[in-house]
Amino acid sequence: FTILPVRGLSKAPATDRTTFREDVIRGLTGTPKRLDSKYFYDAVGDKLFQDIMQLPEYYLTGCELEILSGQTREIIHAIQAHTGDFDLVELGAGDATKTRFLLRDLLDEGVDFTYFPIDISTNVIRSLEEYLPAELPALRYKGLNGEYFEMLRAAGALSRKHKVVLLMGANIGNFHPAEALQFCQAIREQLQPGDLLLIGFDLKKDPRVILEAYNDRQGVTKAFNLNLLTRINRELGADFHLDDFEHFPTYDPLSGSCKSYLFSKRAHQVHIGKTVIDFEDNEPVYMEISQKYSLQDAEQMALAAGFKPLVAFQDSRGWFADCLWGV
Ligand code: AVJ
Repeated sequence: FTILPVRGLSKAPATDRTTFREDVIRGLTGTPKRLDSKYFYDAVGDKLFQDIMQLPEYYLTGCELEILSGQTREIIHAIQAHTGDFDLVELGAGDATKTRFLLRDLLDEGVDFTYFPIDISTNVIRSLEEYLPAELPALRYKGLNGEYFEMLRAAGALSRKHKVVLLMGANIGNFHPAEALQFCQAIREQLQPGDLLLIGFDLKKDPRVILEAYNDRQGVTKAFNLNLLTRINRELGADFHLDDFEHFPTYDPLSGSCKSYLFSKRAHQVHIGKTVIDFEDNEPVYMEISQKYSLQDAEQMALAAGFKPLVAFQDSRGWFADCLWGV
């Protein structure tokens, strides 16, 4: 096997900075104020998210780890039953802690594939480059740094096999349900018959368990949210004072929407370069959605997006599901 070097395919940093500024200013001058959670992941944000994954309250990691470490063979056999020769494309690979199990077992079973981890974070792709060859010397891979669809197309251009697309870690939860459906439809449009999607859903459960996962005692999730303000200060020359904001997570068991806000503790102004943002006392900034689904919700989404739901792999508590969808 050849180990391909990881080369970033993201846009030039200057363009990224402009888009970031435009998105932030549009979000904070709109009503209600909002920021996009995709911007959480700078170097500090990546680290904080890794800390979140270790928190006792953040059950998601353990659930998916249990599925991927305990049912890898079943997952591989289900994949092989529904496709031919394939390459693996992972959207939002992160540190690939969980995918590792799948990669190792695929290699052990002598499956010939290339792994294309895609991530928005340059740091994440860089660190994957460091540890993947050390941990899995036989793995053929190519990291792609950028937005999901652009990179999915890039992976498509590099692969002549069927694609098994992974969207793990409940990343789909960061979309509103209607957007999640559009997102799945857009993935579906990029796929051919015989391609597969393995997609992770955090399932609806005891609402207290869910709320706690986003309201940890140590305040790591709070720091994760506030870090975006720090990033805006540093990269866009803003003057946010973190002490002026409080973190407020919510969960609505009816809709399954877990949403987090930062709210201003006093009326004040913040400057982002030349732009002045007025905050009212108690004014919320909508930061993130982490949508929860029932298995039926997930299945309906598969069908509505033009996929065939094939198998759902669940942890022993039934808190999380990795669903295999066919085209
Ligand atoms: C990476 C989107 C799966 O929503 O659970 C964790 C991000 N935000 N704690 C999630 C997150 C706050 C996470 N996902």
